[in-house]
Amino acid sequence: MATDDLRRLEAQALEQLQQCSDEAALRAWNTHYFGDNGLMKAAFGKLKEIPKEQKAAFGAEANRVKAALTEAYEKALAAAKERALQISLTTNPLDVTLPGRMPRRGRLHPATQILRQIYAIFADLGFQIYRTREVETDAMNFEYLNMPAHHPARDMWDTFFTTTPNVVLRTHTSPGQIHVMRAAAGRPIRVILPGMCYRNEAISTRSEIQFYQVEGLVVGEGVTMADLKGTITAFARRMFGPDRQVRIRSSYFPFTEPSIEVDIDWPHDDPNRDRLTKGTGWLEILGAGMVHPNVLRAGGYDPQKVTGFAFGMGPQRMLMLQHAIDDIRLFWQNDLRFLQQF
Ligand code: FA5
Repeated sequence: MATDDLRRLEAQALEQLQQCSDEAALRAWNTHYFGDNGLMKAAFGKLKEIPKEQKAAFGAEANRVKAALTEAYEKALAAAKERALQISLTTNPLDVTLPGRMPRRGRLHPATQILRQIYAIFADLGFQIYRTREVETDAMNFEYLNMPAHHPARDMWDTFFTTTPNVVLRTHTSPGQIHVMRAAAGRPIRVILPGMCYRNEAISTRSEIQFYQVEGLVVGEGVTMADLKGTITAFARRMFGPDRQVRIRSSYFPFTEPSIEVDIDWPHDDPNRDRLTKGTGWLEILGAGMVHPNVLRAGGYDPQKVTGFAFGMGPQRMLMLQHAIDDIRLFWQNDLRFLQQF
């Protein structure tokens, strides 16, 4: 190789450079000439084969060609970048005077909203909130609630059993009563226990297999049925307003004696009233009663000294009553057309 070859290489490189139309082509050109296996590197490699007297001239020429090509490349690269910018500005013009797009605001799920409403009312009535587990032992869900093994009342709750013997998904929040009593260790109690419950029952417009309950428990000296009635009616007035009717019926639960159930009348102007209330005009929102002496004992309280009342309510049923919602399944379907209305 001689200095002539270097000049030919230079001419050829410059010509190819001119044909590069964009940044990617320029970078490929650069690799072709200046990469590790590039032609310029190869040219410098030839230096050791050049006769001694020509070495200096060859070396100087190689350095000149390298500098010239590098300069030409950098100029071409800057020009290509500028061209690309101009193209993007003219083909995709940005109008900075356009109004911005508002991000869509999220909101609380209706089930969370109704729970918070319930918490606020009971907080005003002096109740504390206490949470207990969703996976329970058979003993907590049934036995300590006055339902020994094989008690027929266990059939009131279609239970999801786990693969671990004697461990179930809680069918109601009532086992929380035992947890609270044991934690309070003899002191007076006034709490609500919100949480998810699970039942293996037929899904319908009013019943889901997974639903919220809010349990209430008050234990102390001289607590009576009149306190229960007063608490429930005060709550219902706050929740549904003074015009809605509250109906209290006698009922049966193994863990309360006496037991009651409470219904609210469905909005009269709703065309679905008959269908959703099975023709009665009422929807049940809770079960309640005076805590059974056996349950007080299981919680470590002496039924000779204290009495108590308890209730278990369905918040989703209450939201249905407030807004004449015709299907409880809407809660967990995640249909934005439903959720956005709250
Ligand atoms: C109970 O679960 C009792 N533990 C309530 C109780 C507590 C009684 C304390 C006495 C003392 P029940 O199965 O009726 O009772 O359910 C209570 C409320 O939960 C119902 O009134 C209803 O509002 C709601 N509920 C029950 N099952 C479902 C379901 N499948 N889907 C939605 N809500 C339900």
